Amino acid sequence: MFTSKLLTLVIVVKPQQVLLGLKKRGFGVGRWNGFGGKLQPGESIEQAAKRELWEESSLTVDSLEKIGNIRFEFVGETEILDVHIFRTDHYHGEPSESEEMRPQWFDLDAIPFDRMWPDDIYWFPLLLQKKKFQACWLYHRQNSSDWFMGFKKSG
Ligand code: 6U4
Ligand code: NA
Ligand code: NA
Repeated sequence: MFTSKLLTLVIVVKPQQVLLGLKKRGFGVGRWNGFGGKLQPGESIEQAAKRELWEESSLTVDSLEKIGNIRFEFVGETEILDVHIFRTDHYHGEPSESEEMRPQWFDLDAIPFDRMWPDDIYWFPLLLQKKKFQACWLYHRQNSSDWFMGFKKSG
């Protein structure tokens, strides 16, 4: 029996830069990533996305554009991560460091893919071009820097 867990991920984009956070603890520690996390009881996916963005970067947004959906499976495990990805080009406030994340702007030609989840390099270009995408990746927990296989499709 497979179960799936909903997660959110928000990528904040400026004309020539993207905001990423260095994950300071927990799942994905040491990697640059967007802002997001698990849903709390009673929350919609978009509400959770906004709350996690606020908690981890102190930015607020009026609305979020759903841009992608990625499912992650892990070899030998039955819980699938179902990550809903949003892009926003309009935000309020200035990013500030939280307990969980250290935010930093990166130029679009200097995104640190070698210090991000290995799948990111495949879908970030679609996100930056505002192309909707879906993807599915199979990871191996003992060595999560290696994905075993995956696919992506735009649209
Ligand atoms: P806690 O620590 O309980 O507050 P929470 O913030 O709810 O956790 P967390 O930090 O575990 O959740 O969420 C994981 C985040 O990492 C989500 O935004 C989804 C994202 N994520 C997980 N796997 C990913 C991957 N392979 N590529 C990627 N983002 C991934 O780009
Ligand atoms: Na999180
Ligand atoms: Na969280």
